[in-house]
Amino acid sequence: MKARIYKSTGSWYVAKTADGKMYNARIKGIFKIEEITSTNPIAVGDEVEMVIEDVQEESAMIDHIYDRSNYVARVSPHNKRQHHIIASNLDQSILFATLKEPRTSQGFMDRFLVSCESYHIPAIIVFNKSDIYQKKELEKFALLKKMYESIGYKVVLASVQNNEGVDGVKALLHNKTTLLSGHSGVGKSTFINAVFPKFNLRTQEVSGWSGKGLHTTTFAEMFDLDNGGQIIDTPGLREFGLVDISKQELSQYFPEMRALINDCQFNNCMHINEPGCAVKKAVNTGTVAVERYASYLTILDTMEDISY
Ligand SMILES: Nc1nc2c(ncn2[C@@H]2O[C@H](COP(=O)(O)OP(=O)(O)OP(=O)(O)O)[C@@H](O)[C@H]2O)c(=O)[nH]1
Ligand SMILES: [Mg+2]
Ligand SMILES: [Zn+2]
Repeated sequence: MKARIYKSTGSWYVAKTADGKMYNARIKGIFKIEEITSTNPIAVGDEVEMVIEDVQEESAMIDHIYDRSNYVARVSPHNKRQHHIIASNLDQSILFATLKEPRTSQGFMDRFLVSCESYHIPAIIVFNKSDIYQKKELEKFALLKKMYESIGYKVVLASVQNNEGVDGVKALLHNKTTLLSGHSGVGKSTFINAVFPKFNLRTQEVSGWSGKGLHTTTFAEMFDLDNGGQIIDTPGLREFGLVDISKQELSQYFPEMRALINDCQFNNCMHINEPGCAVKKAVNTGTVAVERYASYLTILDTMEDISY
């Protein structure tokens, strides 16, 4: 029977069948997917085939996974040689970021965006906790908004606490499977509770962000929206280590660079010091933001010389 994975703890799964019934499912043996051994063979969003073991007990055994249309993966925090698939079969992702308590760095955002580009998943950036932003943060937001919008990303300023910007984000979720991601403590679960109170997710209890008690959400979980679509809550990420991307192709996942690379003198240009580089020229004229170029170089520097 066909089902979709709604929750994954790593050792067992919650899967929902077409008739809307939820089962606790396990897998037999080890799946190898696309020749990558990932730390989690099955992820939230996956479509699987399973055998119902016990209808009363609502238990099932997964014996097949269907091809994924896409997925978001990162380097496993436990083993750098392994991948961890965050979620699959996505229509879009929302990066929840905060400029304060905690501060999300541009480097982190760019890594996440590069990952989404590489899997062809449209990304939206929501800057939450605007209620605690002061002049400094609001100015920073204005700069980031201008920069990311000029690249083509949608950027939203929100305060889930004050119900600002929330309805606009909710409207984007209709009929889509959306991944919600970002650091711990940025308000992902609070957002889901605000727009869909029936889910009643656990959030960090103390008001505000103390830097303690991180990782309130421990497993990725998908929820059905009333009028179609799903939202996936995920545990906060500390870092986002890129996988599946080679140094040579990295610039393709910076949309503003992608548009220029055919104009570089050398077709294997890495846009570092090569003569006739259209990307460097665009950085000098301000068409490509120097902050984004800096991210590009930093990411390049941290990538290994292996081609996948
Ligand atoms: N000031 C302010 N605090 C907020 C806002 N949204 C959420 N918070 C607070 O931020 C804290 C963390 O919220 P959570 O929703 O648990 O964060 P999370 O992103 O789900 O975190 P993890 O599950 O650990 O990944 C809670 O104390 C929320 O009340 C906001 O708009 N403004
Ligand atoms: Mg959470
Ligand atoms: Zn170049």
